[in-house]
Amino acid sequence: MASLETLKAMVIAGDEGATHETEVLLAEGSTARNIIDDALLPGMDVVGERMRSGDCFIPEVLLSARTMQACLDIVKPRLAVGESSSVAKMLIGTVEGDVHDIGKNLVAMLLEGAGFEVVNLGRSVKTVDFLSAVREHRPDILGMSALLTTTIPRMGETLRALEAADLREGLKVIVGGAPVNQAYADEIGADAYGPNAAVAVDRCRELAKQLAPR
Ligand code: B1M
Repeated sequence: MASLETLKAMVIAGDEGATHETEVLLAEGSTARNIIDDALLPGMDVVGERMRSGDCFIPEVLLSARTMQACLDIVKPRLAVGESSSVAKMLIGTVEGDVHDIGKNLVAMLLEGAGFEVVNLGRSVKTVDFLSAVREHRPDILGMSALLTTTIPRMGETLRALEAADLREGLKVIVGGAPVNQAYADEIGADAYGPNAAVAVDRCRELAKQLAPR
């Protein structure tokens, strides 16, 4: 019998058997949210702590990150089940120079699960590419993620570039990622800040309610 504790340990160890454990957990009745909240996220927290204290190194972290991503890919369709019409159209990406995308992908996944249409631009997205994507996809909400203190300034830059290009009106912007906070979101003029994926979904729902009918 599979267990959430075992899956958490497998994420920490970067064990590729984690995908099988995830499938068995789903088959045995665990929900996608249980798997994310009680195994995948706590597992990655342990990896982060170990990285901070020097008890594990980048290749091991990467292995854990890939393991978590593979498990997230399996649970993703389960989160989207039952959702039909789109709440709002969302564009999301990690800012230029930053390859951290696990949290951003999780936010994207939970948003899809909540009925949003999500266009995921990936990681290290240049400001100019955010602008092109806004022109192309005409989203209701733009989400930017950053995990490095050195890359969060790209969020403010992108907002200013959107304003300069006359693309800001009618577009809601949410920012998030570990070094981001409400004060920074306010400083750059973002409409919302999401401290974690669950709150990000709540904030996007609130933003969607503020949208003018098209
Ligand atoms: Co990096 N890394 N990393 N790393 N890494 C951190 C972020 C760090 C805190 C580790 C540490 O020192 N303890 C540190 C940043 C320090 C700082 O800037 N203050 C760090 C560093 C320094 C680096 C490198 C510079 C290391 C080096 O090369 N010397 C390098 C940078 C590369 C680059 O980007 N140019 C680097 C590389 C990597 C890997 C490639 C090995 C890998 C990333 C793999 C990947 O993402 N595909 C990696 C990882 C995995 C981490 C840690 C361990 C885990 C990040 C993660 O995935 N967490 C991280 C330490 C940590 O955070 N504990 C660390 C799980 C994820 C679910 O959480 O991303 O915070 P998170 O997302 C949350 C919220 O923040 C929020 O919701 C999510 C879910 O609740 N959220 C949003 C995120 N985006 C949001 C957007 C929203 C709303 C909410 O709206 C749009």
